[in-house]
Amino acid sequence: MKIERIELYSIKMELTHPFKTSMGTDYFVEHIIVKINSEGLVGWGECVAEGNPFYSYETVETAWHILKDFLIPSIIKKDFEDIQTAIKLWNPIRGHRMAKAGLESALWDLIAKSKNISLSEMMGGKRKKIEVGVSIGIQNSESELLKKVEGYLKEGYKRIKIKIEPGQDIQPVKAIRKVFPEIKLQVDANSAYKISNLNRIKKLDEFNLLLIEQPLGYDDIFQHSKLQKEIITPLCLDESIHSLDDTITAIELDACRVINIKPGRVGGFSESIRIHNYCMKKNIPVWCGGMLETGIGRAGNVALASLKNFTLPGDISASKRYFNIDIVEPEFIVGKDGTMEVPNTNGIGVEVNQKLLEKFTVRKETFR
Ligand code: OSB
Ligand code: MG
Repeated sequence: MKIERIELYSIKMELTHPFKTSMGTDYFVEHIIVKINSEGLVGWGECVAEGNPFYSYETVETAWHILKDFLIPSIIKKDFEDIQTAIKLWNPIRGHRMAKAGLESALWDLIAKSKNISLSEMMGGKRKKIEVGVSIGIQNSESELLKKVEGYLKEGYKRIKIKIEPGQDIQPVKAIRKVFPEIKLQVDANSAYKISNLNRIKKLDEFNLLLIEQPLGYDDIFQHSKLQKEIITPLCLDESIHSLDDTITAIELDACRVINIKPGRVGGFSESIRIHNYCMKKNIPVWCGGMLETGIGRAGNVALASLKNFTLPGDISASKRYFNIDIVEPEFIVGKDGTMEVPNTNGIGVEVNQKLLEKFTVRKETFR
């Protein structure tokens, strides 16, 4: 496949509800959409670096710079039959995994389309449907939280995750458990705690949570290994896992018993699959995290979650949970049974609405 033209679109889309976490409140999603044109086909990808460096050091600006000045020049006008040949060229670039993943995902879509297979099939996924969950931001009151949880359960979601921070943790979890003693429930702290908060974290053991996600430092593995020894609830790492190497370190140290795989955070689908395979060998369940993606990134997450060891419901919700209107057709929907269908047509399996994409675009550049 000759890479003839690449377009970058920096987009800004309003969320239907503000999303509050221990890192701050998001009102908009700012990502970069990558479009590759090659031999009459189009490959789409999404870079999940955000407008601010609060979850990751990468931002839309840093990703744009790395894409424009390093990643795109390394592949433009070249001819590739497989992804590994392309992404090997990026090895000298340290970090910037979201930028790499954005471009890699567009290559996956392009190559899948050239082979006439779905992304899921190309990744080796077998599931036709996946179980999905929802990630709920910190709410202003307990009654609002309970209303949200109830609403999402009614829509079918199989698992609820709530964002927590010190002071907004035990009480909301207790309130949910009182009304919904049996649901699959988990919490995400986005690094809001210190190991000195041990007693507070320990109190969460009472509530039969599936897992506690990333309570300690955003780059830490060692302190999490100390914490895991003190609590019963499995820890799950998100921010700290950037690669298969980090995964091996975390599992060998028993720093977590579950891994959240986000393709953007680990540099793409190829690395995500390596992590998935390693975890499967080690009996560590994985689930697919989310970055409030548009339908383009969501399609990749859905395909990834069709792999065998994605045994826990992911943060993969319906398009309408995030946006009034998504930039893909059809939008992603969740059935009453809490599942989402894995697209089975070529590549990402959804069509991008170019007009809507342009409507949400705040900056565009074409590379030839
Ligand atoms: O920590 O999992 C996280 C969104 C943006 C950044 C970090 C996280 C999240 C979410 C949302 O929890 C998951 C989703 O896309 O629904
Ligand atoms: Mg998280």
